[in-house]
Amino acid sequence: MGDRYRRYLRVEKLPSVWCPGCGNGVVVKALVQAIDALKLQRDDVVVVGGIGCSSRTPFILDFNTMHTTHGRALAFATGIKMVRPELTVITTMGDGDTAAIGGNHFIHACRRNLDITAIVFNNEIYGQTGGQAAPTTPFGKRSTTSPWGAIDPPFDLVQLALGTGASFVARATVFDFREMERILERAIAHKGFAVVEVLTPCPTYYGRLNGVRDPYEMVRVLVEETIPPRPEGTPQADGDGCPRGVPSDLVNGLKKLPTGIFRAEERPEYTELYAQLCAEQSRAYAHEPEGGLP
Ligand SMILES: Cc1ncc(C[n+]2csc(CCOP(=O)(O)OP(=O)(O)O)c2C)c(N)n1
Ligand code: SF4
Repeated sequence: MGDRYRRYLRVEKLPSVWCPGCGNGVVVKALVQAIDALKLQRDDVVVVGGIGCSSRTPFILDFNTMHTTHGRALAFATGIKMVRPELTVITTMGDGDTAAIGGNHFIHACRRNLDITAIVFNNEIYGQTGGQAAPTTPFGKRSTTSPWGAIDPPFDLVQLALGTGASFVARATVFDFREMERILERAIAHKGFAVVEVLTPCPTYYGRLNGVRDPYEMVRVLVEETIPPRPEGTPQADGDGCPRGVPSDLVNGLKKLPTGIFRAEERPEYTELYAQLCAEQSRAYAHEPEGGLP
């Protein structure tokens, strides 16, 4: 990372704990560049992680940061945003953190539309704890808890976010760095709940268990398995784009995941609605007639 971006890092904490070839550092670089492009002040940014390899992102970033509990990054982020709505709040979470233990927090955050950017580092496995299957592990793929291949159909996190009402939804890959940076910039600037799923390789567990040990090879597979961005708002499930890993994929191997921005809608933001409600109620009680409101 060039000198321009070093001021956003806690350099004394480097090198990070991440394995060589892990994609997490690439996401961090894009995030820092997006924040720099938006000219945000470091004191005005909060980055909240859950637990997991990717949730260690706040360790190396020199913003206001929190390392919280597994699956609860969005709960902490919600509290921060409610009391300090002027801050830019970003969560960095793994796919397990987001879709397994934190699944309930995720769907309700999507429907509420607080102005938070949720970056989901999807490596399709539990990295930190040793390669167990996640709700995103593709059908037939191996993990330490599915040594003969997963038989659970995986979540498509983009579809989940769209279905539960997030007002900004996108998918990027560590391969297409410029696009990831552009998407993160848009997501952070978006006034509302923004979900960015980033597909990122875990060569240590997912790769090793599934016959793709070489990080470079993992990125090549990522390119093969995804579709470059189409014009914004293009529906996702239009023939070639649908969740990876349903049994038929094993037969034809053709279905690919689309990338890009799938939704960017303006909707009332939660903290603003809340402030409005509080102001209305204060006014009503200030003029309360004797004997109480009718
Ligand atoms: C309540 C609780 N349950 C389980 C764990 C153990 N644990 C730590 S990280 C993790 C999963 C990490 O996977 P993911 O969220 O996908 O992140 P990654 O490490 O792949 O970035 C689990 C199960 C925990 N720390 N707390
Ligand atoms: S275990 Fe996987 S996700 Fe975790 S740091 Fe290593 S390569 Fe990255």
